[in-house]
Amino acid sequence: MHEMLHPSSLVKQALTAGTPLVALESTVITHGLPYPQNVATALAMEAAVREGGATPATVAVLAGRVVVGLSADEIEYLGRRAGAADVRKCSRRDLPIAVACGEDGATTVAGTMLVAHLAGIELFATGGIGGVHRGHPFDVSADLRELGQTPVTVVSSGAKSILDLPATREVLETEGVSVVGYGADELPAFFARSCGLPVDVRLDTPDAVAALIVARRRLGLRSGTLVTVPAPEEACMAPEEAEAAAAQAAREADEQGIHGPAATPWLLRRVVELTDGRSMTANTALLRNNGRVAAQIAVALGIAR
Ligand code: PSU
Ligand code: MN
Repeated sequence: MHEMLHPSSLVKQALTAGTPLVALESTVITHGLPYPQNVATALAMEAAVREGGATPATVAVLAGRVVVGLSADEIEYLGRRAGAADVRKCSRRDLPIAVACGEDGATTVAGTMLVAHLAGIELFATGGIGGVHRGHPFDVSADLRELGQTPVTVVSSGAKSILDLPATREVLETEGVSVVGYGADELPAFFARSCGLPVDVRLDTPDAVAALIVARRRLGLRSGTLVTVPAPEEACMAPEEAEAAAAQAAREADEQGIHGPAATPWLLRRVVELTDGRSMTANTALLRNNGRVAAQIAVALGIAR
């Protein structure tokens, strides 16, 4: 194990035994959802990973220690501090700061990918990745860069339409990230099952995704893979409602001068308000579903290796 990481005993066991693992992020807990739904969702996602046949490893920084595999108590501790200014949102650039300063930090997609790779975990499940912000072509999430340079497979429901999805799609191409539609021909847009943009390949089974990961490895590529899974049909929102809320939130953020790392948490909160919480129901359902799919891919990959 990498000297900077503090794995839980279950994670250590799984790594030693070579059984499937799925990393999970913690920014969705502290900056993505309110308490107590954030804690319930994080625990339900861990349960979904177990149902899929893998060990969950939720990642965060606690008092400067990079923990891989939070306990339920640690998830509760972070969850209660949702929105607290002293929990640092940790993307790549923030991780060394949180560690050096002994802070608590919640890892984003980029931060979690980085830690997962150091730990030797190939699969990572989340809800939505960061991307290019609407109207701000230089506010590009470090998630996209990380996908370009770290060989981890991220299972998500695409990106929220609070972002500029065509621009996000272009940056993924530039970064050399293969974008998979899991049982889908088009990129899902989080609550909505499609945004009209094509994926690079449609794959319908965990084995097919595992084969792609193995090919990427054998080619010696350093980039990651993005597997996009449409939200479960019964949980998704009408695309018009999701789009209207996203557009209004993005406009208001501009008016109020909210940008940088504060933009995504602000927009997520505003979309929940604008949809009377409907977006949260969809969010919870797709997070669990993505946890289960990532676990199934991890299991298939164990066999493919
Ligand atoms: N999108 C969501 N929910 C989230 C995030 C994005 O629908 O919780 C979080 C993820 O942790 C993601 C981060 O990595 O926001 C992106 O933030 P930024 O744009 O500052 O990179
Ligand atoms: Mn951003």
